[in-house]
Amino acid sequence: DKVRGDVLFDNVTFKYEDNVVLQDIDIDAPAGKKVAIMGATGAGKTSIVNLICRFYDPQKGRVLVDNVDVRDWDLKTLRRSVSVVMQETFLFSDTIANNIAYGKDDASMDEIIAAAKAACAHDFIMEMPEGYDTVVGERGVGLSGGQKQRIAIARALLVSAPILILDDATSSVDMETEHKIQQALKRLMAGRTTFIIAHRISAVKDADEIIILENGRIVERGTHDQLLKLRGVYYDIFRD
Ligand code: DUT
Ligand code: MG
Repeated sequence: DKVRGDVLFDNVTFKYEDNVVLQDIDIDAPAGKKVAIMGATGAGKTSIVNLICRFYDPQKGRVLVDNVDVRDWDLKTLRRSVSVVMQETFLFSDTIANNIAYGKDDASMDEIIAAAKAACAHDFIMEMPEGYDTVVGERGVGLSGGQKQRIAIARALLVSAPILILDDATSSVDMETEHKIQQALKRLMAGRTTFIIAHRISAVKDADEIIILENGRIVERGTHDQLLKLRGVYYDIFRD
């Protein structure tokens, strides 16, 4: 009963109270496919990925994982099958090592350090007062948004969930660090169904399908080359 990671959105409409946020969304992501989602703030990007983990349920249509409605999944199994690097990373009041190993408690120190190196986090961790034993989070040392994101990427590198969600995973890091992390992200994405939410063309151009959302509707979809030929919204982002 291993989860393959096929994800299908079948005519999904979703609202928060009276606010319609997603309308008639169809996405077919068989296991291993890379889907990128772009769109202005408030377009509904995070709402799409929230439905996969069942943080919310749609009012119309269905979200399927491995051809089974997510409502029929055991919630624990479902959430264990999805690895998320969120827009706002949550860190526990615990050591950096434990924060990275969250989701894989049996990770060895070697594995933790390898993941941190791949996520470009090792250097700043070593500069902290107690290195990997430094307590962060609410009752510990504060980290910048970009540092938190790299901890989250290291965390995701350690677990091998078949579905991966990168929601603005590098929005708080500078271009140079993002460039360095790209390699780790590519390794992270290999073989997994991936949803990449990003604002930069560089982060989405290799995706199998790029989806442009506007006010909760899909207005363009295709590969980088197809969307450039369309000379629509994506083309305009590309030219800026
Ligand atoms: N919204 C709510 N309640 C919530 C979360 C969002 O009403 O708890 C609204 C705000 C927005 C719409 O839903 O009008 C879509 O939000 P979402 O977070 O999906 O937008 P986004 O595309 O992820 O925006 P951003 O780029 O700012 O992350
Ligand atoms: Mg969002």
